[in-house]
Amino acid sequence: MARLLETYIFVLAPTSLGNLTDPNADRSLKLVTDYYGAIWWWNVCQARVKGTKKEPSVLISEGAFVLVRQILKPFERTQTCSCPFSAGHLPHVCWGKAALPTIFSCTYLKKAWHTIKTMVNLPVISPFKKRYSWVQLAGHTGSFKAADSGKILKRFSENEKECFERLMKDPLRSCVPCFHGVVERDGESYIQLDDLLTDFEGPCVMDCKMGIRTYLEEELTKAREKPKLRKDMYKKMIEVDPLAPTAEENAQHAVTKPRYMQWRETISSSANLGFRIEGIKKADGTCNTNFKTTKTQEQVLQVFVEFIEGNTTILKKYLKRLQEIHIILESSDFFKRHEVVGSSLLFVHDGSGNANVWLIDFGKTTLLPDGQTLDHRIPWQEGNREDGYLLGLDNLIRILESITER
Ligand code: I3P
Repeated sequence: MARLLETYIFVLAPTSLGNLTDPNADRSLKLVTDYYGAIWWWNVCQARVKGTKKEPSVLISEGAFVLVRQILKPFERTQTCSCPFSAGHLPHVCWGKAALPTIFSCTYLKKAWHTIKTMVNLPVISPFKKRYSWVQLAGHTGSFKAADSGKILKRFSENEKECFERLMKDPLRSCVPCFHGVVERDGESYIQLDDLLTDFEGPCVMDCKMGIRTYLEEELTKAREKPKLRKDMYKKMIEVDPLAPTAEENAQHAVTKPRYMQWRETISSSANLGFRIEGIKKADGTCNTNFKTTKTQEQVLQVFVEFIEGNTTILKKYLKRLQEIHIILESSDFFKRHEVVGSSLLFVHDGSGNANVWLIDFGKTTLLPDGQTLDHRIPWQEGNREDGYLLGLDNLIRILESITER
């Protein structure tokens, strides 16, 4: 725990607070965040020096909660929010528990919030965020909605719905969240899925995006026929590596999506290991999605070691489940007949030693033409639609095995 606090104070806090605001955002917001950020940080340090009996995570969450309220106070009723909780695009900031997630989606504060959520103890702020913060580890914001107990709602995608319908009749059924049909809420359609966190007490969650390729061949063809330039992706690219864009891309201040996705694969472990870590949510609700350049086997291994916090029971359960998934995949007709792109393995464990892994996210998983099957291991060449899924799973298993041998 002490080490965790050190990490927050000396690593996360300075970097996070330093970047708390969008450089283009209002200067006053920056001053407010810097000021309260400094107070919060000071309070956490002071409490620690005085030997408080409170858990570091509680201190951090209390401090962060005060910070959050203070930052947003001057902006009450002045922000535009585009989240699914708001009716239309009415300017507002809500403090009600159910509406709190709206704050995270306020366009004006998006960047600031993205950073803040890495250190805010979400359970204190919103029960919804506590249970479902994992869904935002990798997915698109605003894709999920609270549902009846034991279920979650995911924004409708015809392709994903069809995948789930086929999965429910496949041996892989035991490795994915159970699908409960399509429901309507506030004029929008959602697919209803089992909440994978139900059986966990204070779950730790990791999302690993599988495969050597994270874009569909179809996207490549479309981009070639009609190149669509993405300024947002250029911005994300230079944030990680200012030298990555070509001279032409620098002149356009934009890149195409396949170009960005391919670059993402090579800077992370997707291209070399066939999977990459997208995000981690710890038991205290803190999220980390800063794994874009986690590339080598050793770096990935280190993240796993920290994720399981040395708990060999959990590690063994994860390994056993991955081996089981491997066997089921080999026997699955669904798997043979689909190009599985952008799908993740979701690792979940808790302090009681409960641990499990599921396959999630089938929005880009595509049925192959009749008669065509995939090997999921042989290298991708445009046209063969190979995704490298099994290559990634082999590597994941190997990495976890090597931790047990340490
Ligand atoms: C995003 C990530 C997503 C992708 C999204 C990218 O990049 O690759 O998988 O969505 O494309 O921006 P990053 O992780 O670096 O933020 P899809 O898988 O659904 O294509 P998008 O911006 O077009 O949604």
